[in-house]
Amino acid sequence: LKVLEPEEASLLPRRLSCSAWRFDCYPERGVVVTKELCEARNCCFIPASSPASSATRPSRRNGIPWCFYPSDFPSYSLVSLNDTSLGQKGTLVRNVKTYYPADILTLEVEIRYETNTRLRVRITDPMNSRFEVPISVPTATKKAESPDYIVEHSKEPFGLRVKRRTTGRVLQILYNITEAPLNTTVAPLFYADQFIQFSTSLTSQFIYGLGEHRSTFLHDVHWNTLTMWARDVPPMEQTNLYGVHPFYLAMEEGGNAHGFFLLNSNAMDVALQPAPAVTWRTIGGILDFYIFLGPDPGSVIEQYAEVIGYPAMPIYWALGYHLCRWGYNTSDSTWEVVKSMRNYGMPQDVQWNDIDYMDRFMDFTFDSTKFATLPDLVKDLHAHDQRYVMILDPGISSTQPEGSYWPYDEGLKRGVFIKDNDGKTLIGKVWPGLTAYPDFSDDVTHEWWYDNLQRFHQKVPFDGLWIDMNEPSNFLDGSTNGCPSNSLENPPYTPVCATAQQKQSIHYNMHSLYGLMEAKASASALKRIVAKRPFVISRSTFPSQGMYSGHWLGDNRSQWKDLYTSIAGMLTFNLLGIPLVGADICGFGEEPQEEMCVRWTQLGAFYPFTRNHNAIGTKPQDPTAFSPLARTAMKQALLLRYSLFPVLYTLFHHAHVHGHTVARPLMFEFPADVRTYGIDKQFLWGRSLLVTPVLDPGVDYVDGYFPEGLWYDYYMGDSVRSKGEELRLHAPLDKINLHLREGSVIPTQAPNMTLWVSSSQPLHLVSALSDDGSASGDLFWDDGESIDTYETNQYAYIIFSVVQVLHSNAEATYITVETASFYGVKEKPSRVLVNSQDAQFTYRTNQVRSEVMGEGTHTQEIACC
Ligand SMILES: *[C@@H]1O[C@H](CO)[C@@H](O)[C@H](O)[C@H]1NC(C)=O
Ligand SMILES: *[C@@H]1O[C@H](CO)[C@@H](O)[C@H](O)[C@H]1NC(C)=O
Ligand SMILES: *[C@@H]1O[C@H](CO)[C@@H](O)[C@H](O)[C@H]1NC(C)=O
Ligand SMILES: *[C@@H]1O[C@H](CO)[C@@H](O)[C@H](O)[C@H]1NC(C)=O
Ligand SMILES: CC(=O)N[C@H]1CO[C@H](CO)[C@@H](O)[C@@H]1O
Repeated sequence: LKVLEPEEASLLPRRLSCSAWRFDCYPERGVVVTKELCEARNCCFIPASSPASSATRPSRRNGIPWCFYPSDFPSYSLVSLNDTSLGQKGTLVRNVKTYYPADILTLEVEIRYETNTRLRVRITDPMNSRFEVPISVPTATKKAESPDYIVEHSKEPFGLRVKRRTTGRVLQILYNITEAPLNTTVAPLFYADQFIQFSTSLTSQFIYGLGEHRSTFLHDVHWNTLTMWARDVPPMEQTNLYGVHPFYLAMEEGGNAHGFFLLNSNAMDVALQPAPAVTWRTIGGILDFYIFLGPDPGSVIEQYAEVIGYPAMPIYWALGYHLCRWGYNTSDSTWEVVKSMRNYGMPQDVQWNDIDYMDRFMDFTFDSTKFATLPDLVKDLHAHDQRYVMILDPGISSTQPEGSYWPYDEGLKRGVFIKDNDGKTLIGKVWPGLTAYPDFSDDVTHEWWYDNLQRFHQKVPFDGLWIDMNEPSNFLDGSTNGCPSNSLENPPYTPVCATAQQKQSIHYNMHSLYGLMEAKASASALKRIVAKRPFVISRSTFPSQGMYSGHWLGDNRSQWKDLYTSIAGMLTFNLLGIPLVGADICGFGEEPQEEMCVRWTQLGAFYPFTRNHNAIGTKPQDPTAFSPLARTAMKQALLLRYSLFPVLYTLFHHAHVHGHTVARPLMFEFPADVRTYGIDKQFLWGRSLLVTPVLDPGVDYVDGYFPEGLWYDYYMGDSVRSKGEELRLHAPLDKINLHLREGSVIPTQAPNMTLWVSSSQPLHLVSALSDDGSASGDLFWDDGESIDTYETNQYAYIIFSVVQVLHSNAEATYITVETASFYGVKEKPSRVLVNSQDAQFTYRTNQVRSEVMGEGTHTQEIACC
């Protein structure tokens, strides 16, 4: 549990500390800021003496700034404001230039009341069009009629203030508004060609999202700068990683929540400070942001999903167990592992290959000696209802003799590669050596990508795609020729020259969109090839990615700490609209101890995307590589996941249709309970299944927080009534603690070695009764793989409900209920009736288990007690 430290508590909202309200006037890295440098910017220079300074937090990149804006630092003024059909439009003017080149002195601000819970603000250059992120967002046509928010503005200097109508709570303040309840200095607005900056106050220190960074689920607001620029580095603290998601969720007092999304893809810093406040600093594009009013955290995410796009409904086997490693070396050794998994009766839906399968690491090839039997392996997988997924890197080898490598020759012919500043193909270096980078912002490239996949699919009928290295990564700095020296070529890190030319814009603007666009091309190609829901997992991601792919959390290590942080990563990506997410089970780098791998497999069984993956040169870490004891525990965890497939599949349906989270933070269900706000060692599946994994070595217990209410042990049905407290749970090596929240019904199935087999089993319903004897749950069911079954009405949706008389109702066309359990039945009933007929049942303390044996096509009623 994250308990507020006294230092944090003293900085809770409204208790102002002067230093907390300093806004950094000198954010440039690697500069020792002196009084002279600072005053040259007309800023205040006052060394900080607070104990929270960088001296006591040496790991912080930024401490309390010594150089900060004075309250009268010049900003923009609002010189006109007119009503429009969507809200208002105004003109902003700056009279005094800043110390950054190319200030844009006249701006246009547009305030759009898009829906009752969604406000959008755009600040643009009315004279010159600037780069805008090419993702499609909904267009509003008329002003929201009764918005949940009130927007106020100040003219001189220009500022905006957004309040929640019901509470009057200030959500956002853009620049200093003299009459604001926080009459303190919030920084000036900057809008120069390559430097846009604005600051807002925050309603609390409870901020989530802002991926992709390795951190706790709850962000630390103590001078914590998060950089956004897609980057290929192993997950470590204080650095930008593979994906970019300028979105945060913020809690307000009383359990309300709102969201903030800056639609901008340029390299940026998001600086959090304990006031609490945030500064957004981006080096291009426009200011275009959304505020989502919730009012609860789940609704905020739904409203965000409505803008960026709903996550795709995964193909059923995407939710099975995936096994991978780098360093199988041959198709036969890959096959051996698959066979060994089958021998041990270990569930496995998908086998993967890393770059080993390729001929000299070149895309769309396979090694004809070491992987000669790859096509046979894939055939064998299919014969066992299993699937095959292999890796693809975006870099296309540029050094093969002409006529020997179709992807490059054809790509050149069609002009699909990113060009350098002079219009020549830009060459970098990734896996195969020197490579060209496909420009996925061009439809021509999508067609070429499809053709390549289609040709390869004829040789190796793969089922899904793993797209890696798509930040895009480059082992060289910029290109073989370096980068030109000019004002664009100075971002925080240079993977591909910023001046490189892509169809939609220069790489400077497009860089962090690479993974998104590659995923889009890959998903649409796969859909054409297999005519089913495409399965794509991507390393680099951007908002709206969930429509095309899932994500794995990158190259983590086999350490207990990585096991723990994977929960925060998983929860964060569920907030970001990419629910199909998981970390490499047992860790990618290094070798796991057996105990850790067991614990990781138990937790991994509850990642929405569950894959074991391992680095080259390390010992095997698939479940069959361990002792019988460990193997059995892992098998049990995976079978448990398979038995819960109907629950997981239904949750993905709600993600797809409503934008719900699948793996869910406790605070989403208990927003009024502040003690849930920092929890990232436990999580829920949906609203009712609480997962409490062991994250430490050498223990046979785990402490978990139980929000107020009645909770049932999933396995035994024993109940605990919590007042909102931490409980110690027994957790021997072969057990992951699972609890059902009162009032829920969940459908389960007898598990088997593939989801194809287990998903055809009859249902077993588990009901966890509330005090009043009621419970409910649901099931979404379809053929598991056809495209758009919901959209075309090819599905069943069933609601199970238990009312006071214990009456369970299930109706479906091709799914039957075989047994039902009821947790929380206080006395042994005299009879149990199914469809008015006496039925067999057993009773043990608190629970009834009854045989149903009904016909699936008829309404089933179970009456007892
Ligand atoms: C608002 O209206 C005034 C008067 O018609 C006009 O001069 C001004 O340009 C308008 N401003 C905007 C931003 O449209
Ligand atoms: C708020 O404004 C008042 C009046 O201008 C001033 O006296 C007071 O010091 C300000 N408080 C803070 C915290 O800046
Ligand atoms: C695969 O090759 C790598 C590098 O040559 C080697 O370290 C590893 O042990 C090999 N793995 C197997 C399973 O033979
Ligand atoms: C899978 O189903 C078969 C046939 O019903 C059964 O014999 C087998 O035990 C099941 N496997 C597992 C792992 O439960
Ligand atoms: C297991 C683990 O350490 N997961 C981390 C891996 O890296 C991602 C970022 O890519 C973090 O979000 C995870 O927490």
